[in-house]
Amino acid sequence: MKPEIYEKSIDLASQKILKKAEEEGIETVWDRYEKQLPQCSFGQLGVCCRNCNMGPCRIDPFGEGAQKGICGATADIIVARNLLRTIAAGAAAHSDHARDAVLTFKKMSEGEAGSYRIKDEAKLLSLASEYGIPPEGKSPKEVASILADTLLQEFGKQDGHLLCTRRVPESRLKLWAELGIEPRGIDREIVECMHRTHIGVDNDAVHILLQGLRTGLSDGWGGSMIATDVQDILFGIPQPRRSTVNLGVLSKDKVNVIVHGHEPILSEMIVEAAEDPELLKLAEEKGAAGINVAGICCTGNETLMRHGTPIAGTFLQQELAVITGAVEAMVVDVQCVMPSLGELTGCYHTKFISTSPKADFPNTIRMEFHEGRAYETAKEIVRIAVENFPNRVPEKITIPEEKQECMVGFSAEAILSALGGSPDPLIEAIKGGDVWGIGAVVGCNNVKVTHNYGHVNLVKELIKNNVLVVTTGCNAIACAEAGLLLPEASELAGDGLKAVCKALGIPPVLHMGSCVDISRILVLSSALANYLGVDISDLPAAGAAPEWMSEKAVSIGAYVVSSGVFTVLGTIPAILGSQAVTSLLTEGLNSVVGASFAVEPDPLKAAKLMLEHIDAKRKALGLDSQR
Ligand code: BF8
Ligand code: SF4
Repeated sequence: MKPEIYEKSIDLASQKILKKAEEEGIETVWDRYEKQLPQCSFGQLGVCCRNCNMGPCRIDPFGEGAQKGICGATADIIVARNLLRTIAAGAAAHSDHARDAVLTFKKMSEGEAGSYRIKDEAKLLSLASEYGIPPEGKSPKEVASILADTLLQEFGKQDGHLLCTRRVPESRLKLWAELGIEPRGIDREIVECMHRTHIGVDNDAVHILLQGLRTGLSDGWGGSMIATDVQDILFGIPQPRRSTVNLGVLSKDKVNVIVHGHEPILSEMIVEAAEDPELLKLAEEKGAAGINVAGICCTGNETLMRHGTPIAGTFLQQELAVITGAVEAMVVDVQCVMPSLGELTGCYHTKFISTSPKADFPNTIRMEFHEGRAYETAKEIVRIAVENFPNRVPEKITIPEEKQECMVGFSAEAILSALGGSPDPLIEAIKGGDVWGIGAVVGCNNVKVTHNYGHVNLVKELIKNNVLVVTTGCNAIACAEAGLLLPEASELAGDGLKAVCKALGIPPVLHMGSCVDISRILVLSSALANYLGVDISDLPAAGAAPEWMSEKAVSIGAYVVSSGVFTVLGTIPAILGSQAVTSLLTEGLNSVVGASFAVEPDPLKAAKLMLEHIDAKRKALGLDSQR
């Protein structure tokens, strides 16, 4: 039976546009999902292998048919290998994004990327000192150049281990070293995953999965962390500010430019170009009241955090934004961009502009973005959008009124300053029980789950139980849409958390950024653990990805758990075809890295698992553990 619209999304704005899509006969991700049903059960269990051309091979989960692939690979081997490739792809996406950020940073330092500058010199100097680069006698650009070279070496490193991991508590680093999972070169870990999963290389599930953890760590404490740090130097450390989210941020009388994807290198320039007097004048000539830039996905989170640029939606709202009929240009870079946008934008006046040399899509206008003439390209892109404004078809436009205010910009630095410069007040609140623990809730939308249902209900349940939530990625946007990123949302929190939020003037759910900014959560956890003199795995903290779908999310899971944080997944990973892999990930890892995964699609039950974990950690620390 066809699902009702309210079963597709809990968000009113999305429901309205889904109705419009239905009326106009426009296909969306939900329709394509239905056409895929029932999905292949071998694929769902992870027991299908295509790693060589003797295959494809699959293992019969009921034990009646083949129990081995043609080469002899068992379900355990196949599931573990598939998982390792997934982690490698996710880590590659984050880390290749980081590489581009560092390359831009390097070019900037050499005067070859004129549109970019050092926005935060203090962060430059503190990072340089962390990497052992003395600033004396050097200009900021000279320091930047040496730092860029040092960071680039992290990617291609052949000897030793990544330097950023030195931020982790000593006990954790020692554990990684003992387990042989301390990450080496970022690229090396990813290449090694591909090597190990080639036919006839690594054929022991545990051995394969340890490489998965190491590769995840090379993302979280390597690529992602480097991306965050360098972007902060170039574009500034996010600070608390207010903005608005949801499809209602699209303007009925201004030119709407959507920036979608992941890399702020492009969107920063688009935001600047949208304020260019020449383009504003052109917009006026074309009958528009101005230029409105709105984000989708993590590119949106990056500009939201640093400029307060509004966000039009999460991953599952990218098509809906186009279907409003009010988008002049959908400008994309990399990751989480649906290829369906090509055909879809053809049904409206929307120009679909792809900008990354790495990522093309059907029916795009290609405008490759290179640092040397970044601002010029951004201006050309915005000009195309402005010139497209008169092509709007008024009968095709529906902009939902839903537009929610939010407070964002909680980098680790901003949280520390909201606390008055020291983690002390937060630690005291945790010790006293006002803040029962910390919940890190992150990740995607997944069409298998009612849009935003898992995100919003899990987070509400946590704050109700006095768990302070830190969020990134699409979870952060979902929370913003539900009004949870406002100080006023502390009314939904338990009494203890409410009082703390009121005293500090912060929301009970803190938006820490894009998905690469989960590295900010790692830094914050390390700081708290170091302050308390414990390991991260001892903290009363837990993680969740209620609606995850991307390979990046799997890499994130690998590094979050390896860092010592128990994590609940809301959608089922393709591992259940292997008993060994499933039990290692959900139990065995506890005795290895002090944390494990759980899978729980029901957000209220997921919250319960997180709360019980936090209770246990509180008890072990000698704190009150009776909620
Ligand atoms: O990196 S949360 S759907 S947008 S992958 Fe994609 Fe998932 Fe959203 Fe950001 Ni993250
Ligand atoms: Fe089959 Fe083995 Fe080839 Fe995989 S690697 S496709 S299991 S023969």
